[in-house]
Amino acid sequence: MATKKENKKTFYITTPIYYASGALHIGHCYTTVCCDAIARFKRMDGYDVFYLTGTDEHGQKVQEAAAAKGVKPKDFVDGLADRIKTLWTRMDISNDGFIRTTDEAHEKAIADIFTKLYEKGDIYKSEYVGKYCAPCESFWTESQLVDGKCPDCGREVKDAKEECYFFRLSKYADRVKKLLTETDFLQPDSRVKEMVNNFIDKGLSDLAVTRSSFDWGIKVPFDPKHVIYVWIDALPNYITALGYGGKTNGNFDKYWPCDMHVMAKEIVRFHSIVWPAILMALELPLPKRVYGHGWIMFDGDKMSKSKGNVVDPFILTDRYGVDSLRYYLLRAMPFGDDLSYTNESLLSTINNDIVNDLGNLVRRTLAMSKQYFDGKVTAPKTKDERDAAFAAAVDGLIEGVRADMDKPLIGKALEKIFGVIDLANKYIDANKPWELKKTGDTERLNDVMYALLEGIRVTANLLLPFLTKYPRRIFEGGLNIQVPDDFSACRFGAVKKYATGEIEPILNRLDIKKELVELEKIAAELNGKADKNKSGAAADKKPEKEDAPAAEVSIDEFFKTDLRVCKIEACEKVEKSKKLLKLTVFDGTRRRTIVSGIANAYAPDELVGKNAALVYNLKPAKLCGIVSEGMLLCSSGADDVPRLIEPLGEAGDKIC
Ligand code: ME8
Repeated sequence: MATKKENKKTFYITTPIYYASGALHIGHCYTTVCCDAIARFKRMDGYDVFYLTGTDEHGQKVQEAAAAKGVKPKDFVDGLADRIKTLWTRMDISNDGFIRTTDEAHEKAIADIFTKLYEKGDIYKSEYVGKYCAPCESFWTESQLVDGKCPDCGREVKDAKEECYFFRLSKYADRVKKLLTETDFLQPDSRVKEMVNNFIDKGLSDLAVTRSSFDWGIKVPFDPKHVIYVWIDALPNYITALGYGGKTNGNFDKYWPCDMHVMAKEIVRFHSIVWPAILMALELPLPKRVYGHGWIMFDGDKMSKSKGNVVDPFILTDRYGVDSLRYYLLRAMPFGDDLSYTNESLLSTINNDIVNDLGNLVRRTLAMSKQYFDGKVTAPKTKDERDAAFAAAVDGLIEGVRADMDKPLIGKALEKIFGVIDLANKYIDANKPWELKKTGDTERLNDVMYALLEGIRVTANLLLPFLTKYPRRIFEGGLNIQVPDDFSACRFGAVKKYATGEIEPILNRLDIKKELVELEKIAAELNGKADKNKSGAAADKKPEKEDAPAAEVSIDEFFKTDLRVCKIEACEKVEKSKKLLKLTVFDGTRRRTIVSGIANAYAPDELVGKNAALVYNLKPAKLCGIVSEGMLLCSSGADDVPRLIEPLGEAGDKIC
């Protein structure tokens, strides 16, 4: 840890630069809040931190999104960059820099980098023949495809042939492989295997780095019909933001190489293979660490702008506050793995951890301190062994949290802090201050209150990088001491005297059922608006013939659908829906909830005990706020009312 101000160690951390093609969602918030917590932690731990985020504003997707709105690309990205900055202000993001790829200095530096690499022979002109994934704007060779589809997003690819410039990635393959396999450069470890097996060992081909099919981008300075494509334009943002290739302000020498690039797994390839190779070609030092976290999933699918399954952080923070959303993202997500987002999990995390554990500890302690001592509590005259275990847990916290943050295992760090909050709540119940008051044991009562205030102070101090509002209020209005800007007083006994006040609760307990209904209503309103915006009449138009045969599928494709017999065990109407019933079915191994549009054909009781044909491996989907874990096959007659197909056999039997 750096201690002397004039001799601070530096720490440079980055998020990806997000595409300025639509509103950001809680997936983007996740990366940005994680980096923010790490940046704030490192600043408080004595480092001179530079935290960079920004926007990726060139490319076909942006050009198309602007055209769809009928505005010029630059006006379009200006509006989105403002909106993104507003979101980061809302989320209390403490970034030191915000780079836009349309910044003049960045554009000039990229053109120079391109020329330099060309002159060096690491970029050359040729013709691309292969496969192209339009949504990812990526070229692929046949061998890189997975099941004939784009290995990044799984969508269809098409044949492509185009004259373009290539970056000589193949030249750096051996050095990159060594970097990945012989150092801790890429984390978590599982990503190393993915990169080596899926990309490096399959052979690194040179990378097409220009396009001529659109023109919204930085032109190749010596061949302007070509536009420098996203990765050569975007990845060097991490150095151009520090002044590389432009007017130097000392930041490049001070902060480069970067300590940690953070992103989700789908762009780890670019950060751990392409970016080091570009830096090798530029003969620059390599970043120290690339961390690829998991995805926030929604209804079994990656939350993403293009899939429209996004959750709006403005709405969530309006309703529950910034601390709640920051806490949920930092705590709930297993860093490295995916997180399945549900409104229920958000609301119950808020209620359990924020309102109950933290909120109640602070409320109860401050109220008792006021009531018993008019807020005036002092350090014990003599040490009491009964408090030794609690004091040791408080004392040991900083080291454990620091070790987790270095990895970084942010959820684990929060788990440790909340472990001590939990201990403090148990300490209240074990020591029963109200009984000490009754029996008149004022000295012990003072010592118990002191231990609690120390516990709150140290945990609130450690929470400052994670939650940006409530811990400050704990210091300012509750403990009545200055908000610390480091961790130097994270020791039991560091403050000797208190004159406490009282503060408003962090949040009132949420009525989860009511909130779920409210969130569904808001989502339905937003979806309604989105549908209306979808190319006007087309969204409302019925297909000409709904019962036209579907396209042919092969027998192998058909057998991907796993059909099984299930038994209906319970059934009820879905409130506010005329068509839907909620069923509990037994599938041979477990019970599942299924929502099915068969209410016009059956009363709920009629169905109990019947067999049905279950699509066993269908992705869960939410209908009327209920997650349906499969689908029941039906047929409908002339009246167009769907009725269940009732197969013979036992629950779990295969249907084929
Ligand atoms: O890829 N779960 O930009 P992008 C977790 N411009 N994180 C998510 C997420 C989810 N469901 N959805 C998005 C680009 N993210 C390029 C990057 S960098 C030189 C260029 C976060 O707008 C996550 O960090 O598609 C992911 O890697 C990033 O947003 C992708 O943002």
